[in-house]
Amino acid sequence: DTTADVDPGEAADFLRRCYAENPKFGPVGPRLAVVAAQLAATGTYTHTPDELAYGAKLAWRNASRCIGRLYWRSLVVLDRRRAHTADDIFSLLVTHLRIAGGHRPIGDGRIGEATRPGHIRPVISIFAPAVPGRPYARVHNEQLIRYAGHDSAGGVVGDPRYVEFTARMRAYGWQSTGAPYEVLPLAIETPAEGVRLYRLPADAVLEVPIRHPEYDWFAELELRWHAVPAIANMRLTVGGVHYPLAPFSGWYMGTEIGARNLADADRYNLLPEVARRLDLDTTRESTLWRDRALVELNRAVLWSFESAGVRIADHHTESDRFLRHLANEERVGRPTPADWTWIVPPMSGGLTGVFHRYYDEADQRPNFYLDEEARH
Ligand code: HEM
Ligand code: NRG
Repeated sequence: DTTADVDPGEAADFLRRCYAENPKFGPVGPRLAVVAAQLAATGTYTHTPDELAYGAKLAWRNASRCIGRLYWRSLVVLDRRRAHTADDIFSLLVTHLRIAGGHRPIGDGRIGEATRPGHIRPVISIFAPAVPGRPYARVHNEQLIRYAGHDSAGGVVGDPRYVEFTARMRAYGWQSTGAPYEVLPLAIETPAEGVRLYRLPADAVLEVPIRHPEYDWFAELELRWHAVPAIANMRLTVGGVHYPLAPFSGWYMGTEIGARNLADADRYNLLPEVARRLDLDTTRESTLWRDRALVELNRAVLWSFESAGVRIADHHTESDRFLRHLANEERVGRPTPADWTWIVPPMSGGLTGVFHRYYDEADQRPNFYLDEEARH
């Protein structure tokens, strides 16, 4: 339960691990005593900026569904615990997207290399923790950038996954154009202000038009996708403290867009159209027209991002990186929990190394949780 007192055992476990893995943090003993006193007096405790940053990295390292964990140490952690109004939260989310998309230097500019739109960096923004017995701020969107979907006579226009969310935004007064790739507003709810809607500025939303390296007609489909996947609806849990608003983002693996968002029958469902343009025989499944269209759609996604200078990775590369991550962790004696059903890419699974093995399935904290997954 997010609003209950912090579990002292979970707090101590986290602090011991945090300090053991970071000798420069100093001895954990005195810190354990301070935290025990804070817990006894208030039911919760406050992470130092270093503990918070390392806790977020551990949550990523423990995210068993994520194939992208090799770079867990390089996560940029933005400590936003002091922001409380919807306006402040919105402005910091815009900053998150600009930093994540490579438009802006991080903090005082000492960290990181030259900035360039498309140089995607993994970032998390951590807002105020849930305080026992008090309501907290949250964002209603599943991701910071997503496309609206509208029911119409000829079927859904836009992303069918967000038809219900889009209708809710319209009920709040959002004026939509009804275009197929229209970025949804952010719905930010704070205890003091209720729900407020905000439009993202264009420079915070890097997008890539999809073209094909060989088929010129591909551009006529007018497909596009946003460069930064930024999950906004997962709760970060560190040392027993819950951060209900802690949006994070990295870069895309191509199949997330080409084999799911644009391909799933209940999303943009583009395989029949791509197959028709390729002049494939769609009268029988055994021509493998779906598979052939899928490959061309995924080539188009990867080639378009690469040509636009926007960081993306193919599933073979991410699979190899994940296997390197497993080896690194094994070398230092740490288990790496992983969920095979999420790790294996949604196309050509057996061509990737991650397919051909089993994984530990432990639920290790810190971690990210969907709030529907109650009881955690
Ligand atoms: C899930 C790749 C960065 C945490 C996933 C998935 C992929 C992926 C392919 C499965 C998504 C799906 O099937 O819908 C990557 C890549 C990254 C990256 C290529 C590049 C850096 C991050 C970062 C975090 C993170 C920065 C957090 C700090 C997670 C979590 C999930 C996930 C919690 C599970 C989401 C859920 O349950 O819906 N990642 N990821 N990832 N990733 Fe990553
Ligand atoms: N499949 C989702 C995004 C899920 C997380 N994937 C990442 N995360 N790459 C989609 O939008 O298609 N990340 O933090 O980079």
